Amino acid sequence: MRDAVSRIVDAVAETAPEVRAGLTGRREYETDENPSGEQMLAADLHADQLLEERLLAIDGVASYASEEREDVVESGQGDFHVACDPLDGSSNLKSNNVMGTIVAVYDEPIPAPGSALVASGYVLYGPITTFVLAREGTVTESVVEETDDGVERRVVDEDVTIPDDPVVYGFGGRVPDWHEDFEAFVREIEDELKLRYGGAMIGDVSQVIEYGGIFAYPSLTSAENGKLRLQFEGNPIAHIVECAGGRSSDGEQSLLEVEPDELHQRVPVHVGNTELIERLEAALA
Ligand code: AHM
Ligand code: MG
Repeated sequence: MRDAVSRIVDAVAETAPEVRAGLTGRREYETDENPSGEQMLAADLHADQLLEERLLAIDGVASYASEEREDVVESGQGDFHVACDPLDGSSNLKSNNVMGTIVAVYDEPIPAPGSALVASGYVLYGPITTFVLAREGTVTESVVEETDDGVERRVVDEDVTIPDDPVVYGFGGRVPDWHEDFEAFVREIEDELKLRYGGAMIGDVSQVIEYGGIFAYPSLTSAENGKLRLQFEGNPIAHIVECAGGRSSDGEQSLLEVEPDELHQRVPVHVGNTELIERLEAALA
């Protein structure tokens, strides 16, 4: 039998076509807000319910946590704790732009530090559905397809590595809300790189991994910790980018070194080529 971590990864990939198929007709907002005070779409809740059901059914999964629910759901057995952003960038659904599902598998109860990650990955609902997985220091990219025999995952890149020469950048938050030191760094970067920003972290990070560059959702004057959440977004993305040869930072240190204190805590996120993240840290020091 496949090990528990592989079964978790399989379950996320196998659920992806269903999440994708469920997007049509789920573009309206729900009346409730998520624990971060943001409006949820019916599609967010649908993806969250599917993932909770599939992941908690796996022998070895002790708990499931998501951006869309207040508390961790426990199964009473198992060694692995799974945190998901069921639909990252869901505000892109109305305009029919890219979105993704992010998964983080920890071997410690959530909230856990990034050092407790045993695997992390994301599904990208782009023109094709792809699955990027970081495990044991290596990143692979697969294409997810529905066949007569079920959902198939075909590896298309066995060793995803960020190219040495960076090309793109994308930074979130309103420019008037950026801190001065961050803005000064951006003014340097925009002379060297090309702006690519789509409003879904997962799509923007995917471009950075493919072409080289830097993505950030920084600390803002209106929100010191930015927007993105450590357990569901910051940690797994940092893990993937670092396994692909890049670096992550909260402005001072790797995101994987940030000590968590709260399930839905936010953190400034900066990921990309090592050289660019080092320059960013120097600019913010
Ligand atoms: P979500 O997980 O609820 O979709 O929120 C996170 C998203 C990120 O994907 C993206 O980087 C950011 O929000 C964009 O925010 P904004 O629309 O404020 O620029
Ligand atoms: Mg998100």
